[in-house]
Amino acid sequence: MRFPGAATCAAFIGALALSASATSALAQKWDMPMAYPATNFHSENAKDFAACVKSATGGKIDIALHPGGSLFNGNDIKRAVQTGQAPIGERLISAHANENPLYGIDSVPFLATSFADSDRLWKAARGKLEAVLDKQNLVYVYAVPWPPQGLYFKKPIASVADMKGIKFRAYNAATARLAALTGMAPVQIEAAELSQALATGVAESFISSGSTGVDSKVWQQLTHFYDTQAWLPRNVVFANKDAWGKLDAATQSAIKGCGDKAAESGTKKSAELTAGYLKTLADNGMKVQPPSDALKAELAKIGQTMTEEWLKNAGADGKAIVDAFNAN
Ligand code: PCA
Repeated sequence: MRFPGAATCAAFIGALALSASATSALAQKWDMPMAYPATNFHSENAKDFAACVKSATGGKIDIALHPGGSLFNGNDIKRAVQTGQAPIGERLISAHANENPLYGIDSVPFLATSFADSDRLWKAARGKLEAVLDKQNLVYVYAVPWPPQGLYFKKPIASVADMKGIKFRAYNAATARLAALTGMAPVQIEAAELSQALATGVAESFISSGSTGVDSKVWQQLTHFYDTQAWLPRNVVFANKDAWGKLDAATQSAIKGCGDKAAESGTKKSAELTAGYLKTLADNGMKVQPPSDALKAELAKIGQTMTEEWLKNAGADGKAIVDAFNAN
């Protein structure tokens, strides 16, 4: 009389074991290289994204974050994802404007200087950017803007003439060009190496958000921040197209849904934190101020030059994006 019960029980345990092994066979760990520190708001936002993906895919996709350039150096992340060395990653997309000028749309000086304009510009650009990424074996997942970009120095700067000869840390082609047009000497450095570059004198100024200034505790070397609000560059999260293609449609749409949420919450965070970052710079002794009218006018002129150069480089697609942005 007890045997049927035991057999049922054994069959049940067997079924459980089977389904457990089926689940673990389906579960995939996705390593996600990222360039910025774990405590940066982009990285914290990505943590929420990873948790969302895990739950929305029923545990099928388990994203493991590797912030701070720990898995791949910032400059290598995009290629690593393109070639399938990592299935997903986050990168400052304008750092790749040398591959395609459209990647630099968010770093054209003074084209989109507020969160609202940055949003409109991205809406105008997104379709074309997704197509460029697709050609490079990448699938767009989400993007989040950094706070507006301002200039950091270790002396007061009243006009462009005061910048002559200063060693300037650049993070993309636009920042290198800005250095050239202001008479500074550009040196390309990842944010992960910024503190060290400032400490050793390899760089003595840069343009970035208050967020990166705080991450790198730049008040240890620098004294002046000019809130130029020149542009809001974006980090883009993309997946390897082959890895993506192996996912079923429900899993793909679950990840896209989490990406949409991450874009929204990350952008909100970026805007909310902007003023606090500048306050932290000031609390640590930096002089945080708007640029003088003279400096503003000179920078605006450089912005015009760079906008013309970008439009020339980016051709019909670039013009279509800027026209759509201006029409809205
Ligand atoms: N921080 C990044 C890019 C833009 C920003 O605000 C950096 O400086 O590398």
